[in-house]
Amino acid sequence: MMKKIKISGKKLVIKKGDITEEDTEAIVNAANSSLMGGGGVDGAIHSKGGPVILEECKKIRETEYPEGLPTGKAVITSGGNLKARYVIHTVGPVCSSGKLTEDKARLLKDAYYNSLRLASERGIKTIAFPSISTGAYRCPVEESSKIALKTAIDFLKEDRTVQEVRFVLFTDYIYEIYKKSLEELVK
Ligand code: AR6
Repeated sequence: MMKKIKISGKKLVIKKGDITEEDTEAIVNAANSSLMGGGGVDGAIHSKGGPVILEECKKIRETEYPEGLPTGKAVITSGGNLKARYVIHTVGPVCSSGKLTEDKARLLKDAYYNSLRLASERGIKTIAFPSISTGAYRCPVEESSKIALKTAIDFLKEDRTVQEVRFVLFTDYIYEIYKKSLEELVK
């Protein structure tokens, strides 16, 4: 299950899969503010990437974010044992009522945008995202997918460094929603 489109000569891909297997230069982690690991995609990335990732996250906490990484911001570590050379850690909003309010939508967009900008600043050409905030943080997939895809499309139109953005979706259900959202956005 995969769909590719071109945006200003660059690639936007949606596919079903496990992001810890991706061979993009960077993969993005849907972390929490502590940066100390957790469940879901965060747990999978730390367990496959090994202890180097957590060590670097601890240093980032000590030196840059003693109170934790604010929602919508992004930081970068190496990828440890992963195929990806880097992991970009970002924190999406918590949709406690299951609703994506205007504030939460903006924070979700920030999480994608700041991850993309950090990648570009570091000269990273290929990056893979999971569907941030749509697991434990309970944001609705349909609206969240539109924010994710729109932010990536707008970014690819402007940026000169990033050549490929992949969305790696864990279930058929989420993949199908992203596919529908992408068709609506680029029709
Ligand atoms: N590859 C790709 N996507 C995955 C994988 C994987 N290996 N595993 C899960 N997903 P979640 P959140 C999907 O809960 O909602 C953690 O405990 C999953 O199906 O991982 O942003 C953190 O530490 C879902 O669509 O992240 C935070 O405390 C998506 O990834 C909190 O969860 C995001 O689900 C963050 O919650």
